[in-house]
Amino acid sequence: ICILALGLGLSQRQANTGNDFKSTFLSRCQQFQGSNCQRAWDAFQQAYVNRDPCNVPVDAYDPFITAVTLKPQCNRMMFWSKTKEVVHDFNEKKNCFQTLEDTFLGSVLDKLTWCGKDGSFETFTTGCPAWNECDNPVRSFWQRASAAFADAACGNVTVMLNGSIATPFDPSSIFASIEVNKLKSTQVNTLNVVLTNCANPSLQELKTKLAEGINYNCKEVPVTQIQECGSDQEKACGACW
Ligand code: N1C
Repeated sequence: ICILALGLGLSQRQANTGNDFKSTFLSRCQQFQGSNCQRAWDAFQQAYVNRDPCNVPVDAYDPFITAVTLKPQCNRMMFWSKTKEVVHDFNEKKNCFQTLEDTFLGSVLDKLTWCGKDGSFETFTTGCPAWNECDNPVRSFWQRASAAFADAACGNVTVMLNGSIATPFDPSSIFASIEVNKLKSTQVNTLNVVLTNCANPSLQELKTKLAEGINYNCKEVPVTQIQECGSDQEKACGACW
């Protein structure tokens, strides 16, 4: 009886965490667009439910990407790599840029973990594979969403890279392996890199990956300057760097 009760307790807990996940998804969705959230949920969860959590390909999210609209804000779009905190701290204080997390796609799933399981239609939020472990639902989602975001990029776009690591343009990052390759010269005019050290050798690699016709620009900006400007309400976006 004890084992049975424990078993029931566990499956109940997992069911609850799955429900919490769904309600988070739906409430974030409603805050953003208000309608069709059940349809968006259905399209989203079909990507990973009833599936081995280590075998969720990137294209499993195609129906979800098609079901939602991505509204790019030309000349304000920002990519980042290994700078999530600085970027979001700045963005929360100043409304200068649009990151993927500021779009519907990114905002509903930001900071969440989820996965499914073979033979079950539930969503689980614990016991899911780690980011680098296998073809897991979370990484595949960010890969697919990032591709859609970069596909839609237009005008002058910005990327904030991390100058305190050896390879700011890291080939294994989503920015280097997916986003850069998706930028189209028919839509994107210039890629503006913001970094503390524009002489970093890894940037040569970035330049060669950019489609012909897209201009490259790098601006050396100390992190303290980004932080200070974020806190300075008087300063206009264009006056930060
Ligand atoms: O691998 P990265 O950075 O280069 O990916 C960042 C790049 C951004 O430009 C975004 O457009 O890819 C997009 N993106 C997200 O929007 C996002 N939100 C949350 C990628 N990853 C995202 N996360 C989480 O950050 C994700 O769960 C993983 O843990 C990190 C990847 O960031 P990174 O290696 O610094």
